Amino acid sequence: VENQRTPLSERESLTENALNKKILSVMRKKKSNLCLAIDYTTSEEVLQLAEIAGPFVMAIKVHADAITDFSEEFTRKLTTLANDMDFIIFEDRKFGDTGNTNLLQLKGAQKIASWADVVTVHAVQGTDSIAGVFRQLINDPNYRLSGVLLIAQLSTKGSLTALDGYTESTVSIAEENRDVISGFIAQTRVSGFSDLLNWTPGVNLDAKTDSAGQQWRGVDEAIDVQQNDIIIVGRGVTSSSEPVQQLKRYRRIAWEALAKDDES
Ligand code: 5BU
Repeated sequence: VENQRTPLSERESLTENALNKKILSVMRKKKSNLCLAIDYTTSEEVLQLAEIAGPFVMAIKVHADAITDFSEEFTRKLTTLANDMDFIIFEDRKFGDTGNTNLLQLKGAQKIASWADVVTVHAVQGTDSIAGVFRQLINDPNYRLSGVLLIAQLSTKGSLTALDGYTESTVSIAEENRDVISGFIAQTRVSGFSDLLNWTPGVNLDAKTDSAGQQWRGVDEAIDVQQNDIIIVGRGVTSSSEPVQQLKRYRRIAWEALAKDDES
């Protein structure tokens, strides 16, 4: 397999994006390219697993609007855990509207920009509705938000991101706005710019599909073959009766696959 990745050690000094500098430093320090997706529906369950997972992950991804008792107390506790245990808080909101509405939603009921380090954004609404408004918040020290991941490819069966040209157009938006856009959600490596990180969902070592459209593949496929940087794992850990064992397992396999770049 042709290696398209620059070793992590070089990338940390190559990248100018402040969020990615932090992410790369956390990854190397913790030896982890594992992002845990905690899709539980109560604050207590999310916080409990976040505390257990903290040492093994470089990021924790949530869906705030799936947490039925979401509150400011929850985000206060989550940010304290993230600061203490050195992980990135990732809200997978998938913004996809006019720039003005995106901004209202970032500051709205859930105050996402105040507690999330990074959020997902669809490319479908076009550059002007993405770069400007997110740049405004990212450069404002009153907000924690420091980067955006553009959705270049979905993991789901039949996703329209596979239509001719969609992913390529998404990549252009990101490459032209690298101060704001710190990477992609994708299935395969989509850009030659080594400072743009490739985060990939759809990873599970024990199952292939969930009968609701999700498609899973293993870590070797995601990191070695498809050349992603960071794996996003949800139910592979969250549905297990032994989450710590699974966290160790995913972290070890994914890190060994990525760290090969630095040894070769
Ligand atoms: P899973 O339990 O490993 O399927 O969790 C995957 C998570 O990643 C879940 O929170 C999804 O919302 C999220 N996700 C995804 O699975 N596929 C995508 O293309 C995108 C997000 Br974008």
